Amino acid sequence: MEELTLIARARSHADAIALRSGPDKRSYNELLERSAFLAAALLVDADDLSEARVAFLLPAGFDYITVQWAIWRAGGVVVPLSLSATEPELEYTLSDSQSHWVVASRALADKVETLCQRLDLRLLIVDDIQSARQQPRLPTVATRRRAMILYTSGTTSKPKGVVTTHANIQSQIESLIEAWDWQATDRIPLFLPLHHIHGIINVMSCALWSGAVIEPFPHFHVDAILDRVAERAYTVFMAVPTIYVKLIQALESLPEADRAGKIAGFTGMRLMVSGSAALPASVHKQWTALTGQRLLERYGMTEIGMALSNPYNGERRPGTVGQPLPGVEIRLKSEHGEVVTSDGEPGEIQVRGAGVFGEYWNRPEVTADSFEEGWFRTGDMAVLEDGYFRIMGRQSVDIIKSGGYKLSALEIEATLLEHPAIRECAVVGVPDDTWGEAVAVAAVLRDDAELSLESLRSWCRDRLSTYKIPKQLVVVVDLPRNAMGKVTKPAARELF
Ligand code: MLC
Ligand code: AMP
Repeated sequence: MEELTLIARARSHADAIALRSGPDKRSYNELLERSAFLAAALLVDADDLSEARVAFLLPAGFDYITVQWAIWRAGGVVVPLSLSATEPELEYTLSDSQSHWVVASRALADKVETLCQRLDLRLLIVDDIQSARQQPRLPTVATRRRAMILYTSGTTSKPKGVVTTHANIQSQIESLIEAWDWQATDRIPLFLPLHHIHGIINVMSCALWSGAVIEPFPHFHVDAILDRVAERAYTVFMAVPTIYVKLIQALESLPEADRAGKIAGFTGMRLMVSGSAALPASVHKQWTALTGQRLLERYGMTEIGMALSNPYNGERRPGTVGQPLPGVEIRLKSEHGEVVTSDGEPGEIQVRGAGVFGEYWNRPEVTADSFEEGWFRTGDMAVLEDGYFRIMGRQSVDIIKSGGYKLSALEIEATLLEHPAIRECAVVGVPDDTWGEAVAVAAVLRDDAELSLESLRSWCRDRLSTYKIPKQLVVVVDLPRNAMGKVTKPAARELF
């Protein structure tokens, strides 16, 4: 039987440790065995899930990986859910993806139980599934089949499901393995959220593909991670710029005696990567001054995997994202619609390659609009300078990048407009030293209404993931508008 390459590769690392958490260690063999039995549990009344969507709500760790593999081995499509999503957000994801099942841990089942009843979805509690002795029969899954739907916010009010096939995922992983020289001897901490590509592909899947060791954390727990860094637990480290800002703050606040071992742990790693948002050149330089490490900055997107990267061997230039990764083709398209041919001329980054996704789930028109002559239009602007690409910003003012999360101003506005005190509002991203951009809202209130930032934030808690909740509020009499009456976001940003 032909198997998915990820599974076949895991067999070649069978006895090696895949996961380590304190004294608890799990081998690749355990991942293989457990995922086969979970797959059988999903195949109760079918031989093949035939691309049925299976959503799951699990923290990073053994259950997450084995459930993901089980769904793939049973022929299904994985829909990882955000651990910080509110009920309305979960309901949207489950409905939009037309998920058939939800798999959750016992500890998290409360978050989805009533939703599953309301939406008539099967809920599987992973802790309740006993492994049988007999090897289950599993279907053959062709690599052209759909494998994953990740929800990404953007220029539409509601998040869109980005569909990737097994072949797309394989190509995204292989590109990074080659470029960054992943080895079975690598050890990496995993603290990024696992409903986004950075944690799923760059950290988790690349490590598992290589036979490396992953050390999962339930979230970015700075003290616990620094303790393990001091113990030289890791060879590779991947994070968003906000995390490097927080690490610098944490290291600088430590007494000299505690700091040295932690810094030495960073200095000794073979690779430290930053991405998902612009890494300020100042942070890059501060990190080098503190640890001696030259951060490798790269650029990617849910729809395409990673596209541009500073070199593993060679000059890593602060403020740039390097060159195309293996298997990725890049062109810049000028605002006049011409392919840019000269250095220093800005253009939209367009991407082609086997890693590029095929479709937004159930959105054929949006999908068609996002490709031009077979190239994916990223909406990000860049220039080529002396052989290195530099990101200049985004075409859309409605996309905000906060701590590596891509947020839609339109989605947040739609929610805030349900607030009884708000008549109109404009959500913008304002520059922020820690988050890169912070969510801010300018609001026009209804007659006689009053609104404080604190009360608005507490009203948002049941409706928006905490990282989407505005950190700043200004109350205005009118929103700034252009001659056509349209709100001008750059002018709204000036209000803060
Ligand atoms: C947390 N908070 C945020 C936030 N994260 N606010 C704005 N933006 C964020 N990203 C808020 C919380 O709501 C909370 O507010 C307070 O900060 C403390 O929360 P926390 O959970 O303790 O924070 P922390 O654990 O330090 O989280 C910061 C972080 C996290 C940077 C570790 O945001 C994170 O994991 N970001 C990575 C996201 C990611 O993986 N993106 C990749 C997308 S894929 P309050 O009010 O409750 O105190 C992609 C493609 C590519 O972009 O190229 O990789
Ligand atoms: P997401 O949609 O969450 O996958 O986020 C992808 C977006 O993150 C890209 O379109 C860019 O706007 C941004 N991004 C990723 N890496 C970088 C980087 N190194 N520098 C600047 N922006 C980045």
